[in-house]
Amino acid sequence: MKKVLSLLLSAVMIISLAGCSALSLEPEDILSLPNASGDESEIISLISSSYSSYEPVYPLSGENKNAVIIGDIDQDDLREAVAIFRKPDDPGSITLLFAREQNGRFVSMGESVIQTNLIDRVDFVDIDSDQTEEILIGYQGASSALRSVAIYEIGDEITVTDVPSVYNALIYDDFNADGNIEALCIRLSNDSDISKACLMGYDEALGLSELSSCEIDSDTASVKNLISGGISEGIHGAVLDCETEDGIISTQVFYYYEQQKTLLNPLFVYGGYSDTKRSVPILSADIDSDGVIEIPEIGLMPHLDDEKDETVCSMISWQNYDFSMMALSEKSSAILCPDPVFTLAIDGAKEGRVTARYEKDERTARVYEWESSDGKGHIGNELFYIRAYSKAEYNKDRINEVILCEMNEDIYTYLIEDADSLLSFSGEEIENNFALIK
Ligand SMILES: [Ca+2]
Ligand SMILES: [Ca+2]
Ligand SMILES: [Ca+2]
Ligand SMILES: [Ca+2]
Repeated sequence: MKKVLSLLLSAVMIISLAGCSALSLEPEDILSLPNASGDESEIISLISSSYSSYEPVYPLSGENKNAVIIGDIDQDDLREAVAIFRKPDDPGSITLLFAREQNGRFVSMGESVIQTNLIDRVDFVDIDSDQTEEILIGYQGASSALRSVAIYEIGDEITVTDVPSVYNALIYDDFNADGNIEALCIRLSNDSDISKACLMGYDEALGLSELSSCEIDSDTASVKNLISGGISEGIHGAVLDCETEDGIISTQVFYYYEQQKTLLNPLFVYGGYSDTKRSVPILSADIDSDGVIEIPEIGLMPHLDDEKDETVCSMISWQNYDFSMMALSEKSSAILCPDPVFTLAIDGAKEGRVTARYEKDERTARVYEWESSDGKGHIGNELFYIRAYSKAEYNKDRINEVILCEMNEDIYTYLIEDADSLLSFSGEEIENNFALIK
């Protein structure tokens, strides 16, 4: 419908802030081998010509989630590819088949076997800055929970360099603005080591090796989201959403401080970190596509002290890291309704002056004025409601409600109850600011 914004809800789910036009990274939307393109079929036939049976292996994370990944490592318009598969008679290892385009078709360059059960990610990255990309394979180590990186350099021959046990989560980017790509690795604690973020750069003599590292919260049990981008005006870095054993999500930010040649975690070290703790799985993202990542703080909307929490909607306060203040500052805010699940961005002037309740059984969220006097608040007039129907139960003749959005089996509608309040919402305001969470 309107502007397209997206944020991650969980590792594989994406919320759309674009009304009905949700983005999706569901596996079925990613080209899979049964629907392989002509090029992919050609590469697969290279496998099937050697093996009577094989099982495609799909990388777990990163941008490339297909079992056949094609790129052009040296920008010569002849493509290179890697296909990932498992042979049934060797279930403890995964085979990589490398191919390159020659005279209009793909030819095999050879195979490499990794002793692993899991390929985490595949990236085409020029990690040694020689103007040709390497194929970097992140895989689960055989003996450690940490993942390793195998760097495949594709030339007349294929050479492989292994960087063992380096990460639980990883992202590649130019973190120190020198034009070369580094790897930012998150390593969660084990008995012998603290949890840390580690920036690794390529060195001629040492290979991919540590430039600097910093401590991260040791309560982290798993990584939900690691993204790079602007973390503050003019500062490039990474944002990490982690989860504890108890399901509490929190956010840390990283950037490389060039003068001291040090990787910093300012939110965790200098404060503000505890405000990001939340039980709702909303993850950090550049929600307005301005190049700077927003971090969510989530709390309940205004409510009475004795009111039952389970009917009160939440408020997402999207924060940017303010480098000069070394603190978070609010960018925008939105109502978050847990059931039916949606967000509605609201004008900052209305924040604290409206509240919302949801009726799970009726699949309805109602937005009210919130009136404060004598330091106490109470619910005022109902301004509007948003309601979800299944398509089967929706009866268009019976209802005055305006259709907001149709998504899959549901129809979302709204009805303005009070258009005269100083806090009233127009239909356009509701339509433009509504977004579904898948
Ligand atoms: Ca090429
Ligand atoms: Ca290179
Ligand atoms: Ca760099
Ligand atoms: Ca932004």
